[in-house]
Amino acid sequence: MRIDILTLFPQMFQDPFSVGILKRAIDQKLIQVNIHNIRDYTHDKHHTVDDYAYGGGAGMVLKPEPIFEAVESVKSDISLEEAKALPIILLTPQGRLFHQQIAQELSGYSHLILICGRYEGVDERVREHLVTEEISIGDYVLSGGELAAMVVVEAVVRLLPGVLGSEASALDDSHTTGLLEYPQYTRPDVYRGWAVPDVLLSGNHAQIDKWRRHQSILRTLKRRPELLDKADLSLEERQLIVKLKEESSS
Ligand code: 9D3
Repeated sequence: MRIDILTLFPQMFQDPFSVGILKRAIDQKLIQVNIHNIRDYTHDKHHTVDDYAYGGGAGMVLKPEPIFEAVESVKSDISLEEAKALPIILLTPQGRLFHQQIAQELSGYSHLILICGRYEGVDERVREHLVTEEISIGDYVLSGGELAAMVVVEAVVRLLPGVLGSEASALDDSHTTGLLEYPQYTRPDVYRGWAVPDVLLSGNHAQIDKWRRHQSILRTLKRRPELLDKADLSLEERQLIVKLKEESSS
């Protein structure tokens, strides 16, 4: 997969892509990441990337020309056919809320363009005539789209074949089973008087699996009950949840 990122702060992408899974994916040539400075696509003496909003109001708006030209420059080294299928994603607070299924969807493309907004926003013509989708990573205020782009890249790249290698399969992740993870422990078996649950030391793997499944369900019910609607649960597990809900409300 090729990923082109358009930003006013290319330095922000240095470290996150030079460690861990992303670094390995790049080294193994499973992904190619190109960071483009939007400022490099200006033509005026002052390299102007933003301007006042028509109609007034506080804050600056990113000008359309450098963004269009940066995207066109990326498109100029791919075929027309490739360019047609290419998602051009704007990271913006007004976008579709990012989640695992969108990561899954994006992992099916061979090329992505991510545009990071800054300032108060981006000229609307960029959304209307260039961008194919808009993504937000959550309802909190960031200073720009850069960190959001990194979140999207990390979530997507982990799903590409070969990227996780020996680590746990992406399919095992809690957000694909639909439940939160069970509590995990490692040595020592007693730390400051706090013991690891006996069942985990029992060596009885059927019991351990059952305990973990139960813990996952309990934890999901307590912290993220809305996830249970879509979770993959047996009839018995659904009945258990009904019972637990009755107990907690009485
Ligand atoms: C405080 C300014 N806001 C009120 C008008 C608007 C606003 C503009 C630009 C708020 C944040 C930003 C910059 N954020 C992003 O570009 C962004 C973002 C985010 O803030 N939260 C979650 N996901 C994303 S993706 C891009």
